[in-house]
Amino acid sequence: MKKFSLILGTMFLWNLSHAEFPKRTPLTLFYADTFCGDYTAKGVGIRGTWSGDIVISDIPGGATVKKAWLYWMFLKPTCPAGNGDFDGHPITGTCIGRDIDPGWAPSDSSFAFRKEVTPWVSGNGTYPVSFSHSGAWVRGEGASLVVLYEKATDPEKVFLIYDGNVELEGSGIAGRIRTYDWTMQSFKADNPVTSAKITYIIGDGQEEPTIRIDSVYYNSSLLDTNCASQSDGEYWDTKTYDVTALTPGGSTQASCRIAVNPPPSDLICLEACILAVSYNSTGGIEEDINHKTQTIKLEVYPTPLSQSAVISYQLPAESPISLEIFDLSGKLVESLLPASQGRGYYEMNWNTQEIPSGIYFARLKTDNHKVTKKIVIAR
Ligand SMILES: [Ca+2]
Ligand SMILES: [Ca+2]
Repeated sequence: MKKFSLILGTMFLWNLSHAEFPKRTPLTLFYADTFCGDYTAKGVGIRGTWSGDIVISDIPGGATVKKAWLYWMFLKPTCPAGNGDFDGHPITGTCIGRDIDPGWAPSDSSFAFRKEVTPWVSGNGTYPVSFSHSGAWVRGEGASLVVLYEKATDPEKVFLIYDGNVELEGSGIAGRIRTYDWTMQSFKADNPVTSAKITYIIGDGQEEPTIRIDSVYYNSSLLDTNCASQSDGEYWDTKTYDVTALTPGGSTQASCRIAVNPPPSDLICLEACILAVSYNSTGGIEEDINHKTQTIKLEVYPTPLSQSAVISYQLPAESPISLEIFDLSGKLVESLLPASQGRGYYEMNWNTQEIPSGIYFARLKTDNHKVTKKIVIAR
């Protein structure tokens, strides 16, 4: 009996390590929001050292950190535990993607991790990182810190973070790709655009610009011919580009591409992409930030949501009501409730499977009141 359990346990572990993370994890929307402020992203290579210092120095005075995430990447035959230390705080990352490539024999996989570190990032400073590692043929590539901050005097912007793990390699062996395209969508650029910037977090890039060229494109324009050039030290890049002139006013999506040359070629891993575009909510739909103190209360769970949501609301008196979902541009996406209802608390399920990832607003209206709540769909 004991032996039987041991075999089952081994099979279960094998399935976890090989089936839990699909080969190639396309970049998907992880975070979306709108606020006045900006972001910064800086990284450090950790190959051979398993540690390094990430220096953040460009957060302006008067800004308040809103969100911070650490990204890092390993090369290893099986998924490592993802444990480490961020500025004295033990961390365990979420594995956000795996890819397999025989180019790294005897290792066969790259693993990308993400950990929210908002409680430990208060502003500019030096943030030491280190990572635990064990086993044969394991290599740490690098780590990047992404910090979003609010500043009331900054323009309002849409912030999108896409992440995953996609390898590119140029030699043309079956299963490898030389070009990867993705679309960052469901935003609404200001018109004209006053500010737009994009950041790529890339592992295993090498600085041999005559042969190992990697190119990044934004809205079909070439941004850089050596995006993976070890800008953060060996094998790690956190590259930010100003794309204001390449973002059409009023646009709602951006097409992105990363590509490697035919051989002799680099082998790189794309882990994350951050986009911030100026956005003007005036004239569109805007969240009532004091909705909790209003007479009619509206809540949407969870945040962010994926396949379905629970929408709850409280009516102080009987009234005809409407509950409508709008996108960032103010376009009606769905009408949820036509009927009038009496005084009381109500809950309903909203199936969001057919709704694209992005930022939306739910607006509840009665005869005398109106309340709007921001919703993020990410999957
Ligand atoms: Ca390169
Ligand atoms: Ca490489």
